[in-house]
Amino acid sequence: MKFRLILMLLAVLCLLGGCAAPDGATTDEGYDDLIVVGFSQVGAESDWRNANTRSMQQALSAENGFRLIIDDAQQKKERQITAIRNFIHQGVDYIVLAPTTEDGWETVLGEAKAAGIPVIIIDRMIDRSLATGEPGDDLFTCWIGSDFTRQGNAAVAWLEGRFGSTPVRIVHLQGNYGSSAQVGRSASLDEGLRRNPQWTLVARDSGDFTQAKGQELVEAYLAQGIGFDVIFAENDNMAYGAIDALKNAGLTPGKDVTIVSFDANRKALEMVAAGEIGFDVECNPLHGPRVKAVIEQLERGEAPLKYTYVEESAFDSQGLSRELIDSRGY
Ligand code: GYE
Repeated sequence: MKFRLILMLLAVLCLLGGCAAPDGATTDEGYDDLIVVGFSQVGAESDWRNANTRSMQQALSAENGFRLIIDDAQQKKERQITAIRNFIHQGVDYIVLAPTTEDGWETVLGEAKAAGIPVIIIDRMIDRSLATGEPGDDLFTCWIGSDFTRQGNAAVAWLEGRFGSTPVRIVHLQGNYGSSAQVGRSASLDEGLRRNPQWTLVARDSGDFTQAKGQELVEAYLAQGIGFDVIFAENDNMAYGAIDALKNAGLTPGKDVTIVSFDANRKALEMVAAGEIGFDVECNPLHGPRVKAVIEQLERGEAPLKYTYVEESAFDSQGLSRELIDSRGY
């Protein structure tokens, strides 16, 4: 009897020990010495996004000392909020957020802050008014991403160089409304339209950064008889869809219609080399190693830079070599 009681006590102690493993995972799963990271990802809407997810998986691997939990929000903010709440309940060590849109993060990031979990934001930003940059006064530890307005300005400057004072009719395929990538790139085109009165905006809609919607929109414009000389596609996947729509209608991309795009995925660079895309502005998705470096800094008790803008370039067919295309990791 006494022996059975001792055994039972031992079993209970074992269980308790397991539950109290430092990273919130149980010992019998073997996670106790890994850093647990909950990553709320926007979705899988584009090649850029998939490259971004892969980069995170590769950098935050078990071999590197991490346990990465990814939640795919399918481009829905409500799902991201639920995912973050789950991460808080699970007691993860860090939360990484790639926010779909900029607004609506105050409450849930306040909850993460109250739970003492550092939040690293990647890619797009949250509402600037929440990002005051004052230590202790904001809801995230740091941000790593791109300067989307600078990207947009590069595309506009290229169009200005290409067309000079010639009148052009522009179709604008936008990303999902309210995302920093859409807000920044669209702001640049708006500014370009103000500066160049000979430019006319003939159609503008959101294709949500997907190939299917990019194709649908351009098919609809063609069916409505809208004439255009330029497509300003806010990412490569929408440009791919637009190119398919043009070809199906017997038009030649690069000849009948000039296309500018963003991301500069490997496939898109091939299209730049082939003359189908006129200009492609690079957007670097490889944030995994950057996030890893930030977490390692935080683990050592150091303060990472609040904002890190990644360095990016842009390509037309002249600036492209075979070597560069072949060395592209995404
Ligand atoms: O350009 C697009 C993706 O936020 C930078 O989102 C990212 C954008 C990227 O779906 O392809």
